[in-house]
Amino acid sequence: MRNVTALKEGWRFLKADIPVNTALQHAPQGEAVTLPHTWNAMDGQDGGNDYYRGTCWYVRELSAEECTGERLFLEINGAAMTSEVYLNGKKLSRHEGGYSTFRVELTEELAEKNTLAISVSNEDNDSVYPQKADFTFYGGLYRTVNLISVPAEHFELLKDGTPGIKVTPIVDLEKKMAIVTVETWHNAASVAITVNGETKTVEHSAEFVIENVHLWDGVDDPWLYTATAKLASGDEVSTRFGCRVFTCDSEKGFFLNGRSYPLRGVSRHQDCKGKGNALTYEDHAADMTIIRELGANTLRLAHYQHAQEFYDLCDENGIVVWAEIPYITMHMTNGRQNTLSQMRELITQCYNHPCIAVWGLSNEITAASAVNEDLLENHRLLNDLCHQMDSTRLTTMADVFMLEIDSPILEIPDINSYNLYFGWYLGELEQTDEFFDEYHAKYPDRVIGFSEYGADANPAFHSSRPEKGDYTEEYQALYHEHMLKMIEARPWLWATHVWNLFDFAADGRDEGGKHGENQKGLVTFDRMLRKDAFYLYKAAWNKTEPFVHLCSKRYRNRCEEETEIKVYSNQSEVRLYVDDTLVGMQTGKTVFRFRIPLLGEHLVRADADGCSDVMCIRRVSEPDEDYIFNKAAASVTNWFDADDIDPTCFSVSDTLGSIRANPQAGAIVDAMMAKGASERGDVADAVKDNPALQRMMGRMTMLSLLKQGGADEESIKQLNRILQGIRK
Ligand code: GCB
Repeated sequence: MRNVTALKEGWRFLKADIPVNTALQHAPQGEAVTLPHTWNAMDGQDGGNDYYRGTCWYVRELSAEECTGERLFLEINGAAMTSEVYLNGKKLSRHEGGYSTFRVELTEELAEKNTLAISVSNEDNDSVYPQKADFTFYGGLYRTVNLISVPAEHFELLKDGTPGIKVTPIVDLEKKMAIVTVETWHNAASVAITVNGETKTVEHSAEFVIENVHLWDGVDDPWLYTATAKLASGDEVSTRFGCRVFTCDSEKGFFLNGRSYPLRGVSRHQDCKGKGNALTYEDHAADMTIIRELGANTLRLAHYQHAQEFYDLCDENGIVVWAEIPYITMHMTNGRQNTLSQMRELITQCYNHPCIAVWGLSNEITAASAVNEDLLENHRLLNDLCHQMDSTRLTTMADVFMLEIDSPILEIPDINSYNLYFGWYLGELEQTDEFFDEYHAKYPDRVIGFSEYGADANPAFHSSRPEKGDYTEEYQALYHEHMLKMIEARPWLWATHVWNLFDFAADGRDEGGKHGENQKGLVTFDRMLRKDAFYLYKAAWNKTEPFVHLCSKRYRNRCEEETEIKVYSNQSEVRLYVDDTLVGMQTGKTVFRFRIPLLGEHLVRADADGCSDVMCIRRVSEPDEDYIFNKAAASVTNWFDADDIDPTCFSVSDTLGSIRANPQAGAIVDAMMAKGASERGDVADAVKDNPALQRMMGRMTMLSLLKQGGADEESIKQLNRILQGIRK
């Protein structure tokens, strides 16, 4: 018999970097906490990049009943980031890496009375990833902690947090059958393995044939089988598995079970407002409900190993997953072993999940590091490790936009993906299309995907002339309308993942009217509000729940004679009513635009095939300042758009590339930009000659570059006057 006891209650928490004996002594005065727990739920989400990164202690008495069984193990399903386990003051283990499961055997050290003390640290260092990234590195025992008692003869529990059972189904689609290999690790003479009603008693491994196999077929039919392994001692493990075939084609994209199945979805962090990463099963399940409502068929579970419960939910819901380790942003020479151990644990612990299609080696690792031999070697080792441990899945990588497409690092993983933020941080929306088209033309045999894209939006901010950097809900929606079309026109993109489904904590951020949040989510951090862009994707992806959505509902006070009413729907015909009068009818797909005169206060209603949505808007005489985040930038837009520009001469609305092609105009902007780069410090100065960056900047308009650099209205006007004096 195996007994699993969740250690939820009864913990004392001490926020102090003290020796174990002091921790044991002070534990009774410690704060009483229940698991899951993080000490950064508040200070990790309020901005300032000043959350506590240090050592804390969790201390708990183990009762006599909890310590029964022949062999007793402690299972920790996540201790962020580095942890040491002590029983009765004696150190039993140390684990580095905050996102995987590890276990420790307690048996030998058990006494009459037993006290467990676990130190956990999220202090910065140069060997455990992540150390530099755009999310809060919460510290804590933020997943479940269990005691597992087993008989003397039992399945392996220690090695890399293994479940003790590994299932490899190989499917023959033509013959409609699967060969299922089940391997187990244990210290008994034999094991009885059961799959699909058939039992085989073997030493360690057995092979089964499933005829007329029921496929795990994505969101349509995520069928799961179970494999069970049992020892004579009574110890038993089981795991679910799925029979499916994933393939990728550089021209045709992703295939599931032999049919084209473009992966279109979102990324997710394990993070929620007020809770941090300490989520319960109900929190995970609630997130999955939102993912299903959206209609996504894939998730990138960024940037680290997620909770087992969540991979389970993906298995059950047919969501194809990209799983990865937090080898991110900055390569650390001392971190190689840690990347390998985190990858070994990820694959060992997650191998059986049918949802997982690819292992991600790293994310934007060249953002703050050069592509040198050490970094390449680290990637080769990771890639080889993945292939040794798993011959059934592909490896991938999320590349930063500045990474040259001919860099040797792109040749290491089986397939690649780029994170591109044109139209948000840098450049124009169309550069995304151009980037992928160039890549695809140059490397027609390479499989490429779009691993991140997004724009921040605070749903308090609104505009009828949305533009990059204004944090409005309207710009985010426009941004995604462009990307959705870009993606739909390129079926060869093997997977695309919006960054991010939910706003999340990045304590170093302070922007867009919020502290400590990355607001690229389609849904707010507290999950209470779905931004308009959420409904755009729902309209494109959700094929089962008819709906219609009126955009800009929160943009109630409008200062214009005529206003746009935009509707997202997965239906093909939308009718618009203003004050109960039909004013328009349109047939189309996903996005429906109407224009209506604004006279006073109006009730607007959109109807589509039995669904409807309503909102109230009203005409006001002055723009509502509450809707504007960056008031200075807003005035630049208004000024510029209103001004007369002579198109036969250069202006700030021309691209940097076309201005540079003219010697006179080029000299002026070059001198100005050289000065600007040196004023923005070492990094801007160092990257200014990067050829990829230069190419990208060449495609941006001068106005967009100037605004991005924080130029004021007067300087922009001045440059524009000079450029208008130069004939094209
Ligand atoms: C990225 C990172 C991700 C960030 C995102 C952003 O490229 O991979 O971790 O959160 O950009 O929003 O800037």
